[in-house]
Amino acid sequence: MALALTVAFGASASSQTLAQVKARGALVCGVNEGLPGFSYMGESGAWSGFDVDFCRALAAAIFGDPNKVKLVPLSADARFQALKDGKIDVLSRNSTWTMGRETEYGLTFVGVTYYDGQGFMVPRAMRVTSALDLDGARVCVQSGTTTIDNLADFFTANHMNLQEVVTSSTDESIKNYDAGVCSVLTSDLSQLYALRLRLAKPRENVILPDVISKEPLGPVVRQNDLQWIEIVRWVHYAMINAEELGVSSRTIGQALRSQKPEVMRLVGTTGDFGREIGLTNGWAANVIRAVGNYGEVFDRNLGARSPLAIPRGLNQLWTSGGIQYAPPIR
Ligand SMILES: N[C@@H](CCC(=O)N[C@@H](CS)C(=O)NCC(=O)O)C(=O)O
Repeated sequence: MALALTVAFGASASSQTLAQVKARGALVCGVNEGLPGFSYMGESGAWSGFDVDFCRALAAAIFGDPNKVKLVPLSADARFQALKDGKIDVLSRNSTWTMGRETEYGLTFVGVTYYDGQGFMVPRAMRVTSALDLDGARVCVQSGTTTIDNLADFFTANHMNLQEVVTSSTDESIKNYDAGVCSVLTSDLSQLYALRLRLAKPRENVILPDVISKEPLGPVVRQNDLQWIEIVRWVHYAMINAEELGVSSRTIGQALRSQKPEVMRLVGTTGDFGREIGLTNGWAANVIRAVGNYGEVFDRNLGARSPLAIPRGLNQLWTSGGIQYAPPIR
């Protein structure tokens, strides 16, 4: 009896998220409280950003409508517990994939949407050119992050003296840095580009060339729902495959008439891939039409056509010298 109950519970727990999302009529997606380029509420009250667009892509895959999503802003300290507790369906918040985060909270990172690394920003006037010159510096850093752990590791490994100024929000870190409470700000490099835009005088600050860690950022879900893991994982891979195949929001009409087998499987004119993960076969076409392929989302929010102007770098497709690589849909 006890065994039967366990099995029954296991079966329902393993496919409940999609059913709950559909019944609710909206996806609940955890995002950053305010990081330009990734997750940011503009003056009009509309949210935008790379991580927000991933939430919208999921909503488009599930409902055919990118707006059926409720965004829940979360601090670095609160994010993983919120996901574990079922307060959100998915976390899309510049979160680094680490072993400890999966094992400690029972979570799964489904892929890497952005390959990042940790860096340092200093006032230009400090005339520092390397992170190895930061011995004794006061460094602003945020709690609940891999950043704070890497910072300690880097200073220890290089026998340097560290004075941390720890806060629990970016707003406080920026204020402290701008006011000179610390002379160095550290975070993921992509975030340094974003945060620099929020300083009183962005141009008077430089980002040092050192990259002191690997920060593979990606969406996170609970470990106990395989169907949901597959959905979130394959939405990400569909967006990368779409870019590789030249299918974009502008060319989706043509792609739906294409006779190329790979394109047909992606947009669902052949095969049954959408239905196999609990969606419709137009799931990926809906994502591409509403939100775009990976490259479009990158360019719009972070790349050349955005205020951040971050080079694609490691996040180029593998066919263009980067490491973004998606398994095939077949
Ligand atoms: N990728 C790192 C750092 C993520 C992180 O939370 N960074 C801070 C510093 S930029 C942040 O996004 N803060 C925004 C906020 O809390 O409002 C991690 O997963 O721990």
